[in-house]
Amino acid sequence: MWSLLTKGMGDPTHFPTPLERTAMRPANDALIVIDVQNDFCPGGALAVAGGDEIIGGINALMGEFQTVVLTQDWHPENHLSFADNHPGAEPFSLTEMPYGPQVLWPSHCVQGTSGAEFHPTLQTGPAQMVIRKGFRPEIDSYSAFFENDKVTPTGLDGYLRSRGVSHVTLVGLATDFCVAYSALDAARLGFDVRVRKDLCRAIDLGGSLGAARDAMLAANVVLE
Ligand code: VGL
Ligand code: ZN
Repeated sequence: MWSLLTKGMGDPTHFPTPLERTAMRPANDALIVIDVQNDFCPGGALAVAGGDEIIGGINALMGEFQTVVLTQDWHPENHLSFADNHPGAEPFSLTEMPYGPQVLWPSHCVQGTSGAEFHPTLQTGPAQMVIRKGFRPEIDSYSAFFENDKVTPTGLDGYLRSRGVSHVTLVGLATDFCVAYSALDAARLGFDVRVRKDLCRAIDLGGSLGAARDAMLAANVVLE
């Protein structure tokens, strides 16, 4: 018993475990890992340049958090955000949806396909929760909190609040779409929000990265 109590308290024979060496963040701070899926990494259907470069850093960061959530873009084949489902439309063109303008994407993250799987090097063990989004054919969902109509919830707000979370740190893909929309919604919901820019990569379509950065700064999101 005595030796258990003194472990890590100056006992020169005790070598600290990885957990003891890492400064754990308080229980009210959650890490949200956005869409680190094969289709958003090099070789995928909607590849984000350098998307796989951030995975080692994300895995390491998970060790500091007591709450880790992964999100997974999870579309049916007939999803209306896909250019393939709008005859004659080019990928990356814009259309109007009842909830506003919508980019038409190459088909990506189709439920049950390998493109929708998490990247094989992403550590998934530390996550207690996986939020799937974008599963309704008629509406896209960039944010981890709300679909693009800004009112249909994913349930993540309730999950985090019932676990006492008030602060969130966001990482993942893509900075200017799912990460930014999640950060803006989290700020609107009253969370303290930080985005680790070095652990995100962007699509940057028609100035979307600059616009996302401005919107996040205006919403008091800390970009670091
Ligand atoms: C995303 C476009 C379409 C993202 C998801 O994860 O940023 N972007 N679906
Ligand atoms: Zn998508």
